[in-house]
Amino acid sequence: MVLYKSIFKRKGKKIAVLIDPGKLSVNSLKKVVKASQSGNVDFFLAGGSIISQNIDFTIDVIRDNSDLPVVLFPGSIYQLSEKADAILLLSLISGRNPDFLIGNHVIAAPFLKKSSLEVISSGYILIDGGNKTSVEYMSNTKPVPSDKSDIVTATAIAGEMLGLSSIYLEAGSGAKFPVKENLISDVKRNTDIPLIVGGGIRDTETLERICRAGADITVAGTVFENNVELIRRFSDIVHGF
Ligand code: 1GP
Repeated sequence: MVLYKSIFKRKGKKIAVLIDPGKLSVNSLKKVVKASQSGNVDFFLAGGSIISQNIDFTIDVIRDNSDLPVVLFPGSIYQLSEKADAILLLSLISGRNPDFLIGNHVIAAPFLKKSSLEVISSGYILIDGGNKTSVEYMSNTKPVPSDKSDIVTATAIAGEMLGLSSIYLEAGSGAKFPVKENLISDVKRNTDIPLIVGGGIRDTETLERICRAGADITVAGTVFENNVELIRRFSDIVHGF
């Protein structure tokens, strides 16, 4: 399995906290960051669909309150920053929108090449989570229906064959339902690259099921916005595997 220095500092499963600069006030951002630091999470994913706060500013606030790695999770090329440690270079392989498959990557490539950011490519697979999410709307792509494990798995295999170095199963931030366990286990059985799962994880039982099904890295954000105490509980569960 490929190991990335920014996020695989220790063995075992990982948990990332999503910091969406478009959603959090500076005060809530500080609270989430401090709770993540003391809660022993592995890294932050920073980015989102819209911009109401500059990404450099967001990373400055994170750095002032934590020494955890910051990985960019850009919804667009406007969310690039040399202040981060790494970037999850997402190719939206469940969609058929060329801009999100390769177009934006071409625009960003020279900048990324010159920067000191660690580039972690990821096959981003959007799966129907029961409601229309921002990713679906903003990317103008359709999610894979949640009962089509064969399509999700084939997409993940194709992503690995194309050389992408991780797979991200995404139900979308605020999804009604998280990614189903059978999809996670089918993808895990058929690929050999790190598997990231996120979207709609709101409780510890769901988190446990997702880890047990085979997620190497779980991502959550929305649930912590009004409940930072949950960060440590989530982190303990993931690290207990
Ligand atoms: C990251 O989109 C997720 O994959 C985060 O989703 O905000 O629903 O936790 P939530």
